[in-house]
Amino acid sequence: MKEYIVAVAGATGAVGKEMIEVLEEFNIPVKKLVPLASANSVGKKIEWRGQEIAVKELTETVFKEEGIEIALFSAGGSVSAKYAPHAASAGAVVIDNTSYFRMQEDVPLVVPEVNKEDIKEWKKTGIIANPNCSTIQMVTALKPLDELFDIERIDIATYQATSGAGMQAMEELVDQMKKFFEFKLDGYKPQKFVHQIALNLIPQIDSFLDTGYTKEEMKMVNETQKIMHKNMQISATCVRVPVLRGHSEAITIRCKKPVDANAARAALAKADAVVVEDEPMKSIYPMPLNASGKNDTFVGRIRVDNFDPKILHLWIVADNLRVGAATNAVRIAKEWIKMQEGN
Ligand code: NAP
Ligand code: 3JN
Repeated sequence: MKEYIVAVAGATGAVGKEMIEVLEEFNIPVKKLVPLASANSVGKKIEWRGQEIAVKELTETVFKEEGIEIALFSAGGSVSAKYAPHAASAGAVVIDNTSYFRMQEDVPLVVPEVNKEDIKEWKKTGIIANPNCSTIQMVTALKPLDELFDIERIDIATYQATSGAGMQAMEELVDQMKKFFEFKLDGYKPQKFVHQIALNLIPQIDSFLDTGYTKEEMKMVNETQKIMHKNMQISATCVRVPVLRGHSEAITIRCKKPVDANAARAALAKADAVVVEDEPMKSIYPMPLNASGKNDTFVGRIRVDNFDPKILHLWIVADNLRVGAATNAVRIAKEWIKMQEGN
């Protein structure tokens, strides 16, 4: 099997580090790994297959110079906007983890468990977009339920971990917790979040639009419709919670057909990369601590609405840095490689 020269742009970040670990765990045929970050990180060491390799600077020319064939980007939207086209014109397939290209018509937006057939559209621009973390775990669980019951509306409340906002945001939570126990939290000025996150919930992720929804909430709406090729009604409330890793979602789906909790459990149990944890009498249900570091989406609390036989409620948890970012990007790379090999 051919081996590929792979770059990770944003290699020193929360998501980039996971990408490198997952590339190794998934045995992706990598001939050479090129970790890229800002000029500040040049020379920093990254662990790869038991060895240390030095970070290089992300530049417009590095993709051609290094002969990059697969470029995973996770260094922010403006960085992707500037450098991803250079990677694509140097011949690499770009798998971009930012929102910059997601809604562009010619760019496929892919969760392999849901719409891997869209990957073939990569040739139009050289770019494949990775959805937002909250979208990925939701569509992974909803795809089998849509096949079964034909979903027409989705209502969501998210409980998103601090790691969704990057490495410094995780540190902010830990630092605030320490200061709380040292009685030193008075007058503390948050940096990454608009309010104190320790011992608190913040019902704002990203900025607000005139409609009263946040950009994060609208990503869930628009991206889900694009991935599922279906204009179902969707409304979300996205909330930041004092958890380090693992996004949770309370989801209500209204369907065209009557729903059945056992049929839903059976379909989810058969779905790729989904694990059903649903024994409430034994207090078994998904939780972010248990999902941390895993590559599956966990689903539980599956139950039919008290009043409407076409409404199902469920609870979905996944590691946002893995399932919601790095693992999905690597799964796209894996499918893209299969496609190159003619499989
Ligand atoms: P992070 O921990 O803050 O890391 C940011 C990374 O980007 C670092 O490696 C940083 O390098 C690099 N970087 C920043 N500016 C750069 C520049 N001008 N040139 C080159 N490299 C630069 O953030 P993160 O949590 O890993 O997230 C990174 C991005 O991934 C986010 O901005 C977002 O677009 C995307 N993301 C997507 C999801 C999703 O839902 N799929 C989830 C989280 C994040 P230095 O260390 O050298 O500064
Ligand atoms: O806050 C979260 O839990 C998820 C955040 C994702 C994120 C953070 C900064 C910029 C994104 C994203 O993936 O949508 C972006 C962005 O690329 O717009």
